[in-house]
Amino acid sequence: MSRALITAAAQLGPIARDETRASAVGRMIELMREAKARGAELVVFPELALTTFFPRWLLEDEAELDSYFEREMPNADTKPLFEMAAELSIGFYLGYAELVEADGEKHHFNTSILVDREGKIAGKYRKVHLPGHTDYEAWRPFQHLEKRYFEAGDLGFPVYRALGGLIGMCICNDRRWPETYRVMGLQGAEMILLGYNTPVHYPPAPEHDHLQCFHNHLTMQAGAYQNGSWVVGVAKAGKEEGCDLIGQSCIIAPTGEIVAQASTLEDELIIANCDLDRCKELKDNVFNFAMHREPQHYGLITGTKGEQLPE
Ligand code: CDT
Repeated sequence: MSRALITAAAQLGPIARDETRASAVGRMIELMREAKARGAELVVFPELALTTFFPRWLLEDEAELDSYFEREMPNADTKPLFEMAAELSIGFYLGYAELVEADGEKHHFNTSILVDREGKIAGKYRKVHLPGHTDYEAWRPFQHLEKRYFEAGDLGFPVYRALGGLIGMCICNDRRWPETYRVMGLQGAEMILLGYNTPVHYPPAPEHDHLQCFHNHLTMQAGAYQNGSWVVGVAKAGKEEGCDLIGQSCIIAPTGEIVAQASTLEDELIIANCDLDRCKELKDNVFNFAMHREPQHYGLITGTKGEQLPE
């Protein structure tokens, strides 16, 4: 007996600054149809999948900045995606910029949702680890203003019972942090979905540019293995408004092995038959948390934000 969840990663090529949401949604619907034709029950789209990656620019006009955000989900632009998912009976993960107004205050989040096979939102996540910087830095060839435009997520790392499994989400930079996976691993996560926009060029340490693809897989494979979970990582790839974004979207087994990988920097679908019961190979053995963890020695992980050097 297996608990197969046939899962597709729907990599997107670049989205131009003037590309409409309707166009991006149209591309995603095409990939969703292909996913269904290939037997998928779940399709994973990238981070901020409805627009170009706008944190690369300083946007000083509030209305212009807010124009990249969604005030409700679904909305007129994304409804066709939800309707297609329900029609095809396929779940999906979608990353988007979320604007919430509460008590007269605006809150901006870098958000993802998990939508079930009936087209209903089954889970939400707001990005916790926001990379980049707050102020305009003229020396950079492009900005990375996530710390300016978004608040850190306020939902933690929830794991949802959905699509017959235990499913968690994170977003892009989160994948580089072991805490991200562990908090979900401790809730029994069997599959972790994540989208990313990762430039090839990292201005503060350009000597690492040639390692971007290595670090991408290194962190996701480690997170999968160390928590006995499937990991599905999906890029927005290619040259977007002059900025090269890595691809290499992939589906990673709980053993840490990549079982499917994109080979282009364009819209591309990859698929794998993910048996959620394979998580037990790790969760019941080398990473049987209840048997082998020693949390009394892990206090520093939640007790401090920065390093505490020895005397
Ligand atoms: N979108 C996102 O989180 N991107 C970052 C870029 C590197 S840090 C500026 C990432 O971790 O991939």
